[in-house]
Amino acid sequence: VQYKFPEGFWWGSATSATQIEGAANEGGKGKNIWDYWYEIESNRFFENIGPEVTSDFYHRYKEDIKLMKEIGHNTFRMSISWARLIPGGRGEVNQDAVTFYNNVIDELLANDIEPFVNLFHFDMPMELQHEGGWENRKVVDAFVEYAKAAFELFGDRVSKWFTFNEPIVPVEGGYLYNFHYPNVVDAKRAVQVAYHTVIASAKAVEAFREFNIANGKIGIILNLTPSYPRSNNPADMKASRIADLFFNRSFLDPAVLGEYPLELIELLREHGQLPETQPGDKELIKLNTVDILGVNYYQPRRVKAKETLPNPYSPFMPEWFFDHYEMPGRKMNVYRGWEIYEKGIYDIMINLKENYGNIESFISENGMGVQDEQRFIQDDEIQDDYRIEFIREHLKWLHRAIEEGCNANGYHLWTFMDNWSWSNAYKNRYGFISVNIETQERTLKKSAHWFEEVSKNNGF
Ligand code: BGP
Repeated sequence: VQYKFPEGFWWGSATSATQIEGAANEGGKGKNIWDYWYEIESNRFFENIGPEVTSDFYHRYKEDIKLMKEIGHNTFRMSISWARLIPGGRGEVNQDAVTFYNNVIDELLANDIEPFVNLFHFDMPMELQHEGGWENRKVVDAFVEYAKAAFELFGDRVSKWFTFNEPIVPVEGGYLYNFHYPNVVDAKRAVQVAYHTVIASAKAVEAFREFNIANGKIGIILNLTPSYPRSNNPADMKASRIADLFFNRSFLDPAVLGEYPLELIELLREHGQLPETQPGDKELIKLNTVDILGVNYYQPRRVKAKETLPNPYSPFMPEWFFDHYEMPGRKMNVYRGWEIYEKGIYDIMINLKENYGNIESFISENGMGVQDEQRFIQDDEIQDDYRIEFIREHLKWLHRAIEEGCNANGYHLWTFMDNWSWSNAYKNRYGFISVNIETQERTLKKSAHWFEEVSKNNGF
């Protein structure tokens, strides 16, 4: 074994409730924004496939957990569906949901797989969205009640908790770039949503501390996109720094350091975009930083200075301050349109070590979505050597970061099995396990066997 990882390293994969459970109208689940959006605008979704059935984990979790075990998972990330646990978003807990999540957690533990449980993965209950979703401060209170219910119900067996997955994505998707409900373009509202999620996360951390969960750790999962300037000239560097402020530090700094970067506050102030706050918020954020950081890493951000000044009468957007640029010769995942830059994982980790107190972290998502994987079938198996190479090259950089003292403790692939994605449905497949969406039959891909070896040897 050339690349050996630290003892106890977490090998596993990540999922989210809406993407794998299916049973969207079963077991007393309430509607969330995805059910609703699909209902009113199914044409927005790839091949008109919605969130009702997805990969049917709700009914097949036993079989799936068996497969996790088989391919060497010692940890697994899932999320709780808020609208399943508390159908209207606040009030009564749904007993069918309690039974389901209890069963899943118990089954994982019986197979020596530690569940990592995330509370919010893009799935706002519809009733609360009708009240304004994260724009409405009252929804923050509802979230805290939901978080408490989850800690209370499952905290006896789950010790690793996460408040949010990629909280910036609903901000971008719902309020800036049109890929989540409510699908508006309004930076002021985007900033308010972002701010309230930061508050919601800090309040959930605060609540968590009251529960005395054995070995309990609470974290947040952020999609970090390291920002690289086109050149070292000051204008490019500044553009890159601002992109970093908007897309990484707006969540990373409050969650880990307990405060917003001053430069970001100043920039928003200057442009009249500051959110509404309440007395005590600053202290709340300061006191309730996370124990652990999940890092989702897919792609870097390449940035150059703007060539033309933005029209000051056009609506405020982050893109007022930078342009994206395509690095010549870059490696691409053509299916998803994302650059592949393995060293990004190392740069993120070094940044966490140097500027974020070397907080305990792990790679909570990394992966490669590929279209039409059936064409790679040989001997009844998808020969996804491209995925093996993708994972291996990222792991090499992660290994190097760890050798240099970074506090990274695991690697989770996005994702365990092919599953439904927000608007691309089953177009890009990411799983170790292939899912036939007509029959729901599961088949291991070549990468699954490879990963089993890696996990067994704690390296490769
Ligand atoms: C992350 C999300 C996941 C997942 C993944 C792949 O941003 O946390 O939920 O979907 O990206 O991206 P996509 O499905 O859009 O190709």
